Amino acid sequence: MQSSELFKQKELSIDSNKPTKELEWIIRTLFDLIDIDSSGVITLEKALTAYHNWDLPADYAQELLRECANENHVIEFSNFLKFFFEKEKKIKELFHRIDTENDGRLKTFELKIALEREGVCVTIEVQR
Ligand SMILES: [Ca+2]
Repeated sequence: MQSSELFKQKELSIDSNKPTKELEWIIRTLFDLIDIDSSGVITLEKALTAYHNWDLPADYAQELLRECANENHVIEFSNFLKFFFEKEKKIKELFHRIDTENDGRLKTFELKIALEREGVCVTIEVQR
């Protein structure tokens, strides 16, 4: 991999309104990792434990509950799937906007242009 090629996107299907089987499997695996007692729902306590174990801020767990919890204050898989699918779509849309060459890869100069478009001035250093 070239050093100027930072990220490569495997596929770009931002128009899809439902997750691929592969993405649904990944999200299901994540749900099951958080749902440590296999009760079929995620509580704030389970989310806080998982995020703590993954060194993620507690705010993320609270956001997850705020966005996904039902009237019983727990997260069922269907809402969890929808939440992460929407996040995935936003990431792909951002990736597509930055990938000005439209080659499915983010290169240093494309990130520099994107950051400068947002008012962030950057310089590129080449490592040898
Ligand atoms: Ca590119």
